[in-house]
Amino acid sequence: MEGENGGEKAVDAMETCYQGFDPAAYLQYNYTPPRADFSRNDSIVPWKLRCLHKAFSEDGIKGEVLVDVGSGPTLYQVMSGCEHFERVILSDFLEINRKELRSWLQDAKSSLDWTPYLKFVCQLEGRSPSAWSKKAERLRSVVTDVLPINVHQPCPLPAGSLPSSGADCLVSSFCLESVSPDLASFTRALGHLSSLLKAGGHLLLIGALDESFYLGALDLRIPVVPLSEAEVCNSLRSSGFQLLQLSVYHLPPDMRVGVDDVSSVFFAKARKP
Ligand code: U87
Repeated sequence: MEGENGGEKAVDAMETCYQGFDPAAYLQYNYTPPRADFSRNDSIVPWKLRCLHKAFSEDGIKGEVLVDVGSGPTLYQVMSGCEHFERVILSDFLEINRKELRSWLQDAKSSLDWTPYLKFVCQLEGRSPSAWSKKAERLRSVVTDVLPINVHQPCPLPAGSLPSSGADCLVSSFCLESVSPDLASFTRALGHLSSLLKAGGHLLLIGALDESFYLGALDLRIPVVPLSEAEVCNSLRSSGFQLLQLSVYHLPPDMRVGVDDVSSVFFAKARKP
């Protein structure tokens, strides 16, 4: 039936597309000012960090194992969570991104200085920014694995990666819509993530709305499935999640820097019944 392997071909095409991904360029495009300007309240990255801080601290999401799905070359996603979990697992489809993460974890060179991020999260936690080195130490001490992952596989992680009961919490930022050729594939991938989570576990999902492409390198346009808020809610529900909270950030004009055509960003907190 055309649908089925049509979908497979499209997924294969996405995976081929990602072979040209350039972590250093990507970090420059999305993790430097204006998108990562900690002196501005309306900048994207501080908004994401505040959402994650609130979820892990105020709403008391904690436990043994936290998994970040599709980490890319970035660590900001677990800078709050690392204080509330004994074990953190990072993951990405590309070895080049896993290498970038391992490099920072081994305190070797990394393509971006994460210090301003660590300082900002310390302040959110009511700590002095000078505690950033303690947080870096904590992060390096709880990250136990940087694993390959493919959200299009029913078992996205290598067998035996997680305790048999599953992870306590999943965080995933801008991954699913950036790797799925269409809404059906996005929803299927959400279902695959659910298989990684223990019953009662939480999913913290950050993503782009109404985005059709982004630059993964200077000359690499990666297609993105444009999603509406309603489609995100329906996909979460139809893949078995209970939606607890959804907030949306609308990009101010000067955050639209031409590296993609995203119009707004969502933060969803969901639970696996
Ligand atoms: C981040 N999480 O930056 N299975 O938050 C699993 C796969 C697969 C696969 C590819 C896209 C970034 C979106 C990280 C990285 C997220 N990556 C991996 C980008 C687009 C909006 C926007 C962006 C970034 C792949 C920041 C901001 C905005 C990448 C990751 C997707 N536009 N994972 N089958 N295939 N991947 O290697 O690392 O997904 Cl602020 Cl607004």
